[in-house]
Amino acid sequence: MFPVDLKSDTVTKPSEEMRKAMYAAEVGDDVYGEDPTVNRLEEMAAALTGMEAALFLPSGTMGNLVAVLTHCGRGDGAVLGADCHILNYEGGGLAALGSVVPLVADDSSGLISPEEVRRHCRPSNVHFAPARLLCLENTHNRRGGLALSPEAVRASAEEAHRLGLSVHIDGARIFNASTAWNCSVKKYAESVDSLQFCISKGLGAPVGSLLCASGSFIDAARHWRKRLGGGLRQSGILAAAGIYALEHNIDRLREDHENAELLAHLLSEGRVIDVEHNEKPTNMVYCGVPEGTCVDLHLRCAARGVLFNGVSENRFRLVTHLDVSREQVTQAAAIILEEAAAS
Ligand code: TLP
Repeated sequence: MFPVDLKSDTVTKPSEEMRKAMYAAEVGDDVYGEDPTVNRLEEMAAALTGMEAALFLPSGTMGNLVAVLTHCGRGDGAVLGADCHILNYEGGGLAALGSVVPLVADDSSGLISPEEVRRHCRPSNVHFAPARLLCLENTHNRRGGLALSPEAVRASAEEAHRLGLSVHIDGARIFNASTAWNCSVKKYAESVDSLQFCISKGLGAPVGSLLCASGSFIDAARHWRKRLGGGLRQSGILAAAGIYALEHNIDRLREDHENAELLAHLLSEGRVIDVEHNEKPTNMVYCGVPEGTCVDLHLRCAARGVLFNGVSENRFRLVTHLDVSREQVTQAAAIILEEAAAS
């Protein structure tokens, strides 16, 4: 039963069946384009998103970075949400490696609205870094795992296109979004130019992301992947896990959402923790506690086998995934409430 690891859906471990698929993978040298398993995974990703082509990368961070570097040149501006993952948790890669200027927009609703996109597209003028790219995040991690609707994404993307920008979605958890809205991932992909999704989150593969876009974009992205050292050789061993994940683990994301809903419900009933409301929740629960008590609560729960991450002095995050059962979620809620009441 314990430990119950609610730190992230990145902690999922490959199942026995997934490991068997990895063991059996037919491989070749992917830098030559000769790994049949990688090629198959890339074709599957392109088909699932309805995009022309896809590129297998070692991580979501590299997927986003390669996308930004492919869309933008030195001194170009990328409109990014203040709370987005690219800006907060990717080591400033876009500035360090691409000299891309972050144009920081309000994404407190989870979306960068069409008005906000407009605000950051200033007229052509030597004083301004020209905005070239809009990046959206779906689901939005720091906004509680909120799933944006295809219509909301389309509205901002259309405005960006009208203003001459390209649009990228950091869809690390896009299958959680499509599950929450009961739509296909194509609905998101059809209004943007590139979309990155992770197989190493709730889908349960150990490593990897897929960047999906047009054929010519992916050709250029492949060049950037190589420059960044992300051209792997017999990576079919890893791609096999991705194929298994796409074939077996998409439909079950619903269970993770139900478990997160149960967790939120149980925690709010206890009335000692402020469970954040989210209009379209997925597999995350963000909670508030009195200022300065987060670390203590985190340590006390960890000592009893309930693991989670604090995001600030008074806010923490719980993430459900395929290695956490309904019973474990129920037990975890009871322990968190006991410890919160005692602190
Ligand atoms: N997010 C991780 C941490 O880095 C915070 C997590 O535990 O949630 N985009 C989004 C929206 C993400 O949440 C993450 C990972 C990434 C990109 C990066 O993916 P990886 O970890 O594969 O580089």
